[in-house]
Amino acid sequence: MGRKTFIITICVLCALSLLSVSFGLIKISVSSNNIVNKVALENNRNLLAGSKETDSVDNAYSFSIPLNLSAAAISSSEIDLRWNASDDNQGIQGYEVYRNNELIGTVESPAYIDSTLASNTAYGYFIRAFDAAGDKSEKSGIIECRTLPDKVRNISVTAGTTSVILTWDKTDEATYEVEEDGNIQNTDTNPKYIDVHLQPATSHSYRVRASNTGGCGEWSPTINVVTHKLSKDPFIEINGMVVIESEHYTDNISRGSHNWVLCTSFDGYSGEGAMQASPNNDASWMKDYSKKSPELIYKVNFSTTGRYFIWHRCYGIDDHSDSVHVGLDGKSMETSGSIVMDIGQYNWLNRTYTWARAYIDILKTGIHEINLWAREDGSITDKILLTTDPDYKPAGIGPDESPRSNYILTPRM
Ligand SMILES: [Ca+2]
Ligand SMILES: [Ca+2]
Repeated sequence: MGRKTFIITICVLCALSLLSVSFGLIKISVSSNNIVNKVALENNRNLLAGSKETDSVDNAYSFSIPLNLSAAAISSSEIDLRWNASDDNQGIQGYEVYRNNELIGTVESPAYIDSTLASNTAYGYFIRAFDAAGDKSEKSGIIECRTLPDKVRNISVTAGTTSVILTWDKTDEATYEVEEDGNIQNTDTNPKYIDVHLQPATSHSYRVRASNTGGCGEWSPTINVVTHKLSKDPFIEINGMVVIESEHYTDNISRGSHNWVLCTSFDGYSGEGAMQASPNNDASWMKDYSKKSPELIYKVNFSTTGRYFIWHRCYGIDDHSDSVHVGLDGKSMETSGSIVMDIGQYNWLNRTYTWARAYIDILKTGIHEINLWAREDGSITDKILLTTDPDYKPAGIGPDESPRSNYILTPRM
């Protein structure tokens, strides 16, 4: 507001007064006997008193139109307007500023900050120059500008072992930027950000701001989040589904010369990586594998009994390195042994060596062990999904990992 200077010349219709004001080369006289201002220029332009005569003379000195009007949103409530000074300085006393066709102010110099506007709202502006007599130039071009969005509201944070999910209230006509540990990540119009591939028990900071055609709004306060430490707590089955990153085992048991090791050699894994039966030297375990093959154990707390189809996201190295066995509570199961893989890509499969669908039956609620043994070394397991829905088929990296019993939903900010 400090940049605005109002120089409004008021026509005072007072019966006996006579007011004279000097503005550089301009002298204005206002008389009650005239219904418009009399204007006299000190350079001896003899302007006539009276509306008709004044109009006709001033038209001879018509101003240029204010050019190059620009508008920039500088906050959620302010728009900064600039334009070129009209080049006919003789007699120009100021400029009228119009917002949405309504006069909102006058200024002496070619700049104006419109304030007290609504956030994330588009406004149209034009400018007219005027002289001491109140004569006006043509309108400038109309320019439209949108105020910046407000800070995003109701940011909700969900921390996992290797992931953080942020959601917030949607702002109309806006996209969002998320700053993660000091780096700005571009996002889209979806008010959600999913950060994956984080390490367990590490600290991360986030800020979110909305952007529109006017620019970027203010950042939200910084949100500090700590991912959960690797847990041995059971995964929690919800609504007949449990999703497990293979690298989040409860136990990892080496047998013979083989064990399961974290593998990040092949792009496309979910979570922090996948687990590979290593070394890959042509070993295989077709029988007695529950006693001889390296094993990964996952504890799951089931509240829903029934048949669970086993979807396995996996990566086969070659046709001697592309199969595992799944079991329940330490026992091998005919319905879930010899689960095969696609070679050379991560893919979800739900079939055994005989092309049958792989499944286990959970007969009692409570905590059970899901066991995964290597069938051929070199095989890679990325993610395991158990579902009671026979029609469900995961795609991509599949759904987010299921919560564990220490899972925390942080309160809304
Ligand atoms: Ca092999
Ligand atoms: Ca994984």
